[in-house]
Amino acid sequence: MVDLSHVKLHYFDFGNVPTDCGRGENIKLLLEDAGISHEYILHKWQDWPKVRDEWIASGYTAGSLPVIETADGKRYSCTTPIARLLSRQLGKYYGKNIDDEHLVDSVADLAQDWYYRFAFDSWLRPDNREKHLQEDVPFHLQRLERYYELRDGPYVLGSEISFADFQTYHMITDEKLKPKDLPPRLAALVRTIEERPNIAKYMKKWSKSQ
Ligand SMILES: N[C@@H](CCC(=O)N[C@@H](CS)C(=O)NCC(=O)O)C(=O)O
Repeated sequence: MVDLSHVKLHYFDFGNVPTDCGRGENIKLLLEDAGISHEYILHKWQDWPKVRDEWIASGYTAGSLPVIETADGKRYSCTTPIARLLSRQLGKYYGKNIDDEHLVDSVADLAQDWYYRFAFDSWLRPDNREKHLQEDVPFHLQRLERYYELRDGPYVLGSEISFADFQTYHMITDEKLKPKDLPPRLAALVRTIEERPNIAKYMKKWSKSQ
C-alpha cells in the first residue's frame, strides 16, 4: 500500500519553470492525469550534491532524481519503477493482464533507451544534436511506431492509456519534435494525450506561466 494522500515529486530546476524537460516530467504527467494532488519540488543543480549526500546518508539508496516522497516519509526512486508503483496503487495505467504489462514495460524500456541517447547527445554534448536528430531519432521513432501499430492505437494497449504512453509522449516533447516529424501512430498519440482533460488543463497552466 502506497500512501498517496500527500505526494512530493522531486526533480531538477533546469531553468524552464515549472519545467517540462527531463525524467521528472514522466511522473508529473501521470500525477496530473490521475488527478493526484502533489507538490513539485525542483532542486537547483548546484544544490543537489549536498541534498543527495544527505539523502544517501539517511537511506535513499539511488541518489538520483526523480523521486517521490509519500506522506509516511517513504522515498521511491527511478522513473519507470515510480510510474509502475503509482499505476499498481491506482489500479490503472498498467493494463489488465501479464501480456499487457509486458507490452507496457517494453515501451517504457525503449523510451528510456531513447532518453539516454537524448540526454547525452542533446544536453551533455550539444555538438552532437544534429547527428542525433538525423540518425538516432528516426530509429527510435520507427521502433516505437511499430509498437503503436500492434493494437491499432492511439495508446500502446489500444484504447486504454498506460504509463508508457506518457514516456513515449514525453520523449517527443523533450526532443521538441513537431507533428510533421512524426509517423502517423505517434502523431495520433500526441493528439490524444493532449486532448485528455487533466493534461489539457495542465498544459494550459504551464504555457501561461512561460
Ligand atoms: N534510471 C534512473 C536514472 C536517474 C538519473 O540518472 N537521474 C539524473 C537526472 S535525469 C540525476 O539524478 N542526476 C544527478 C545524480 O545522479 O546525482 C531513472 O530513470 O530515474
